[in-house]
Amino acid sequence: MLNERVEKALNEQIKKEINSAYLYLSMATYFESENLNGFANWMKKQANEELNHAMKIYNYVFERGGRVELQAIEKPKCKWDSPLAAFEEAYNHERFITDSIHKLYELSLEEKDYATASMLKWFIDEQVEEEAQTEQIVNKIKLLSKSPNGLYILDKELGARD
Ligand code: OFO
Repeated sequence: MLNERVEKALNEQIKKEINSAYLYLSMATYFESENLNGFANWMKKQANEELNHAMKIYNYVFERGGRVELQAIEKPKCKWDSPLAAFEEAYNHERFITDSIHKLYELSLEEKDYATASMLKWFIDEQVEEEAQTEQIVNKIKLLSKSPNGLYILDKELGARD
């Protein structure tokens, strides 16, 4: 049986993961309209990953005999000033998610829900990777924007994500 506070916070985290998917899919639409199909590909793959994160928690809640109650999600922003602005927002968003996962972990320890704390360890590790990869792309955009073919090269690289 899931603790009530933990169940509520897990439901909130499912919403945040679906929100992340929606935000990244919206960034994909921005990149498509800029003809940066590689950037769009990267964001679509990321949106799928976020849905997988949501489903991981969804399945866990039911496994523990809890209840999932899907929440309303906000309309995402749909335009950015530049590819750099979009990826900077993605990086900041990942930092926000990391903070949310850490708070959820602290809550599970406070409630002595060790099974949830253990499940969340996967997310803690995953966030290290999620922050690192978005920050790395931000840095690459900054570096490559100095060269005339920079965005094209990076678009090709991001298009290779499968
Ligand atoms: Fe991007 O890690 Fe989930 O939200």
